[in-house]
Amino acid sequence: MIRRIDLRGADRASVDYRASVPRAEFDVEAATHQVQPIIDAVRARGVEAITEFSARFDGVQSDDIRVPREALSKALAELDPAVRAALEESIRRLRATSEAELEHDVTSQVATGATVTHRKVPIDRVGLYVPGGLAPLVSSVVMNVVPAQVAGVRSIALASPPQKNRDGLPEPTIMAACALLGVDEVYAVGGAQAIAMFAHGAGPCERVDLVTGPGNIYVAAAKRLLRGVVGIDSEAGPTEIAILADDSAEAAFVAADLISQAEHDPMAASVLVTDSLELADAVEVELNKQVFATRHTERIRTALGGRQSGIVLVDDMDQGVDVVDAYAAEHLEIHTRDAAAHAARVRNAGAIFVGPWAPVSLGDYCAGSNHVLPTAGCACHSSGLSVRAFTRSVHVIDYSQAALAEVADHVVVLAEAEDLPGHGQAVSVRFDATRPQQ
Ligand code: HSO
Ligand code: ZN
Repeated sequence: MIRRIDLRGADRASVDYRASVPRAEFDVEAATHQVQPIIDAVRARGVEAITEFSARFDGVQSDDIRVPREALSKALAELDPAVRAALEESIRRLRATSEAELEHDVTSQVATGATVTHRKVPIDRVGLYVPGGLAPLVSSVVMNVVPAQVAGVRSIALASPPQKNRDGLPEPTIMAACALLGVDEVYAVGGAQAIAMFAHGAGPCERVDLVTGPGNIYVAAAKRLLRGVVGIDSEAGPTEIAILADDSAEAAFVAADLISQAEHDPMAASVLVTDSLELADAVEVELNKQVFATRHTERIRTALGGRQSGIVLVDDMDQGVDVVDAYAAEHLEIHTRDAAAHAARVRNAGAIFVGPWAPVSLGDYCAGSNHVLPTAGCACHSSGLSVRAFTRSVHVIDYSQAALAEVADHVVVLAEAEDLPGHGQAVSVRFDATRPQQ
């Protein structure tokens, strides 16, 4: 069911670990060809085009894209109390970590009378996308909305696909979570047309400054095409879990966690990296047992059997750390004797889960961390969603006359070096001896 990739004995100086553990075929570029006409239509014809796409892709007939406030409060009133309590705890924990992360203005005095301040300013208006897809991810509402609210974003709009069997409204749990968080601008719009609506504005939805949130390949393609017109967080690819484990790991836990993320998507990646052949064998036995006892067996088997998943055998934990570092997983679990020490050595991962009591599912819902994380190896240059994504830094430069005079010659010299004398003149003119002095 899951293939093995044997890196034992590999020449560590020359092996390309990144290529040894391939990712799923996820050709965003190809999808842009299908998505461009959708974006063009929404830009040209607004709501009329959106409702046509909702009819075509979601099988829903409705001219109203804005979800009425009453529908949101009704969904909250009807929400299972246990789900409400769980969401409240999830919100509480994420709020705590988000508030702790809030950045304050930073002022540096670089010379007498010369300061530069990085002033932190929340983004004015954001559009959050929450997919329907194989599972309605109510937790993604929390993960997008909470950091935006804590950052101080003034205006938050949220879009989620209309459901055929729900009179064209989004999933009730998603609407309930919006109501719980006080988000009342919600649109029943899915896919690329939702991203285009946010970027260009359409009907009741004013254009936004930034779009965040996960989505399928069409959402990723729309984000790629609209980046620049609007800010975007990242292009989310299929979810992935890597587990670094030694012979101390509990095979049943490891298998359950590999399955948990495979459950998302037939293209999801589940990768175990271990130096223990016994553990590899035991995990395979467990996978076979557990996969058939779970609900989405077919989807999980496809994901585990895909080229993007595998059990990677390494000689030792040093090599193991190098492999997971090169892979740069969205989620990395460490099940080793010295899990905290191994975790500290890893540099590339969206989120690191340390030891047997911190499974990825905890982070998906209730850890206090964010589950919108960089996929496809982007963890080597990007971070998970957080308050920072919703904040800008405005640089404020404040110099006195004397402070400018002190550095004026350097400006003039650099301007000359770049053959931009006008730049130098803009400083020199201020100190022209013939000017009346202030
Ligand atoms: N593991 C997913 C997030 C999620 N899981 C939502 C369950 N619900 C991507 O990080
Ligand atoms: Zn998940």
